[in-house]
Amino acid sequence: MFPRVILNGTLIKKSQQKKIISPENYKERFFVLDTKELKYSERRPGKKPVLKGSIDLGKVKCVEIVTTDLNIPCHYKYPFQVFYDNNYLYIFAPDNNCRQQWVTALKEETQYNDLATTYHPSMWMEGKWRCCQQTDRHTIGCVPYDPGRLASKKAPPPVPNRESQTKQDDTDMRTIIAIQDYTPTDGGDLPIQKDQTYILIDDSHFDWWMVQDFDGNKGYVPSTYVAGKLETDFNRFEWYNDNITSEDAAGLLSKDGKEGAFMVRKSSKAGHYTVSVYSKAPGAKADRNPNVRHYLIRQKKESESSFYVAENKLFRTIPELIHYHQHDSAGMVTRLRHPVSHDRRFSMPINDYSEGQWQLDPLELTLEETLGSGQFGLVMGGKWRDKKVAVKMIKEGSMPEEEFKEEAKVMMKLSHCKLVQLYGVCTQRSPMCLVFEFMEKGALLDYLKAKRGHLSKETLLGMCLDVCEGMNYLENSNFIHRDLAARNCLVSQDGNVKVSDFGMARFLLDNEYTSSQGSKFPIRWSAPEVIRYGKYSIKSDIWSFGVLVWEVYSEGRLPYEKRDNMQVVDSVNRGQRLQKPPLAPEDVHVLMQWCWKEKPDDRPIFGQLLHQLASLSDL
Ligand code: 4IP
Repeated sequence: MFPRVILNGTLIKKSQQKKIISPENYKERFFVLDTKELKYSERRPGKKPVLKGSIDLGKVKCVEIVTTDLNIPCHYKYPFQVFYDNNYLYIFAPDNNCRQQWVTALKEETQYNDLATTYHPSMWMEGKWRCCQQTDRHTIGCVPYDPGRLASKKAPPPVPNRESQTKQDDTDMRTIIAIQDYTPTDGGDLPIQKDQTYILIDDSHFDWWMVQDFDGNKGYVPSTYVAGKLETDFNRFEWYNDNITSEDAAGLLSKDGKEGAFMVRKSSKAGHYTVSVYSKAPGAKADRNPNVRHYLIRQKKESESSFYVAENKLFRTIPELIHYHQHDSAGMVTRLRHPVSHDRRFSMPINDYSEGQWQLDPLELTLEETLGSGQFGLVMGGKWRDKKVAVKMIKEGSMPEEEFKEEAKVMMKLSHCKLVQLYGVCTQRSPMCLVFEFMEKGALLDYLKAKRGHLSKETLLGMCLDVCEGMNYLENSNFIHRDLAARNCLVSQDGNVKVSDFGMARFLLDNEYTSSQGSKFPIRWSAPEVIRYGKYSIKSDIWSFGVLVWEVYSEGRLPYEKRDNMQVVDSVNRGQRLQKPPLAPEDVHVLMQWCWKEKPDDRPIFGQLLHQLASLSDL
């Protein structure tokens, strides 16, 4: 049987330097992942492609994104690694989505291999591992490798068959699906993975539900991270469009001409749903839009919850069905590749911004109460399309607006549950305003002060974990925050902390903020190299993160409270560091000190901190 092609596309690879004399170079290659191999070839216009290399998937021991503090010398900036035999193939994707697609597909194809237990989150470069500084290329990894992020090794997501589906019991009624990953912040919590199915044990508490995974492990998860199996409110799934006609769906799907662009929408048949999908292989000519197929999701009569589009594949839930068909066309014209949604948070295709997409219509925005004032001007509460939002009104002259508009397009691509989402920019009226996700409980700093004496150590650790998760995402997206501090994080209604204002410091025109001599410069959060040479990097963010952890465990006190800025610089230069706050466990203090190493290279990366913090929260 021929291997089935799963993914293909142009990526850049770094030479693997299998021999000591091999050159270091970066070459564009056309990669093909099929069920047997990962192959790459050279493509030259008008010539046949030349196969340059291939990796037998059976030999792959680890596939993971790469975090690096180095400048990436090629124009694709999103690296990932394939570790096989004793070689490391570093591949660079043009954007984070694309990287995620490859990593996910590769992980999935290799999940039953004899995998490594540890790996190196950063790269081997210039004779050492950038993550752990070790100089032996073949030394084992420095952090645990977690291959199970996609599917549990013990219990792979079953492709249900007809027999297993005919038995209905009330377990189905209690089956829920994770709509995002959850990393426990407390001993009693259960880690869950997006799109995986769990059993609901107890939903009597509003915020936290007790659930069980298929290995029998039980624990609490935030109720907002899961959706009921029989729930028909799919609004939080990026592929769902609540109110759209088949004609509008076809228009939206055809717009970018992307093979496999798809959505789920309500069918004209009451109580049913339809999957609409675009394919270049046209259907019946008589159709108004022959490139878009509409598949009604049917249910087996004898078994209430056996959903299917192709007869031989039955699923307990619609999200499970969609998840499966995202990986296998199984009777459809194509695999469901690109979810398309009305909602701009989801549908924004990378590298495809046009004015209309990030520009918000001022008529859809209403301003309400004043929330406070920030570095750029007033911050107001408001509504955008019925959604509560926070609106930053940009004071004239406080920001180079044209430059910012360009950056806003990049910032809108950054989307993570621990980052405050930028929805868009409204430039048609003055002052220009930026529209963000609304965070009910305000700034973390104020929250810490207000709750002083009432926050448990678990909550404090959870806050640090939240910020670390958000920063780990920024690190993986090669984005530097530059002003990480408790004042620049926000707290949601359910107590989640999210990182805000990332990258914004670059657009401040006020010298008092931007010059390290300025009275408003965040000296207390800045790494020595930032104060001395203005050298920002993810490692300077790490330093600031250490200070933020200190703020959390000091319940919102000012770092180096009794010293002025000059004295702070002096003491840091002399090697002095902030003292351990009384509430901080020794392990957390060790972690802070790691962040405050004089040499940026000696500091950890967020990926490592995340592992450490998560393991502390398991204790
Ligand atoms: C080659 O350099 C290419 O980069 C090869 O990549 C690479 O093979 C070789 O690494 C490297 O020496 P030159 O083009 O300058 O000769 P490609 O085959 O994609 O062109 P890998 O193994 O990385 O595919 P060594 O270590 O195999 O020599």
